[in-house]
Amino acid sequence: DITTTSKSPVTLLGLGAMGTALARAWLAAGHPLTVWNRTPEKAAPLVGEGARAAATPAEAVASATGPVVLCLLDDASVGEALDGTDLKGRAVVNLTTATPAQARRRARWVEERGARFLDGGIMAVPPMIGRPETGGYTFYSGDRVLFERHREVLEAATGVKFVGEDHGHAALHDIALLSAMTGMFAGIAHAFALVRPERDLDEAGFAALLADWLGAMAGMTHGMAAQLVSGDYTEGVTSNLAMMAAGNDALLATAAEQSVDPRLLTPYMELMRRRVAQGHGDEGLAGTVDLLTGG
Ligand code: FVH
Repeated sequence: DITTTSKSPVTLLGLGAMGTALARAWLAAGHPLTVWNRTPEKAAPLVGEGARAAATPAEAVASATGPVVLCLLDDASVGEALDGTDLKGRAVVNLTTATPAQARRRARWVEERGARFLDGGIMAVPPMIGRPETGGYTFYSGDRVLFERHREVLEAATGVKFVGEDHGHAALHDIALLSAMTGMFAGIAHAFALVRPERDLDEAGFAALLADWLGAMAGMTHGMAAQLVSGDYTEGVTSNLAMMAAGNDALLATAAEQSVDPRLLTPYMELMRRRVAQGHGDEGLAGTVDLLTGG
């Protein structure tokens, strides 16, 4: 009840899978909640749980006394929802996935309309929202004052990591991590494809080995970062690029033996080969970053 709680009210635009999870987390934490969704039927269960439904985004924004949070499909839907609303004096927190450039443009657009803007990139799936023990968190960047002022609301949804005042940096962190995850899933798909033809290999047992191996290798990211910072790509190298590039022949030959299409691996192998051909066989993998960025 808005009259008896000391918790900040929240206005939420967007009740997809993620928006609905956020709504329930804020209701559970005792925040008075106003919701709007393009398809109004999705608000009904939340109204039954204590939320107030607004008929339009303009009505929702006009009545907001706490942060206005957006969790919509993409940046274009954010533009559509906010078009025609009076944002003057409002605190806008955008949890919609966007590119860094879109986030910066959206920040300017919102600020030109007299509001403050904080961008967020959620590193969690809906069942992790409102459950800190799952380790989900959200990157935030942009208006630090807004972030600190509404920290309690934000932390009721997920853990928080503020990554700077550049409005594009939350999106950049979000997309960089998702990009790494995509490459990892490509490797996982290739690995399962290799073992699949073997009738006596159990996929669940193999999955356990694979997950442990990926966890062990994940620590290599720190060594790579140290090399990128120092500029010495041979620093701390225990497995050099020439050896790894030579080993790729066995990976490709095994793919051929198992009738597996190697297309998920070959672009990265080509970068490794080029770096060795440039005379850098004594390095680790950091030089492939130079090749990706035109170095
Ligand atoms: N779900 C997830 O696992 C990921 C985890 C990480 C972060 N993402 C991002 O969160 C944003 C919302 O994702 P979502 O899972 O809630 O997505 P949907 O269930 O598809 O819901 C989309 C909502 O957007 C509304 N919408 C779409 N287009 C428009 C529009 N032109 N104008 C106004 N609203 C629009 C849609 O409304 P409706 O279809 O119910 O009427 C939903 O409310 C997203 O950026 C993820 O990348 C989720």
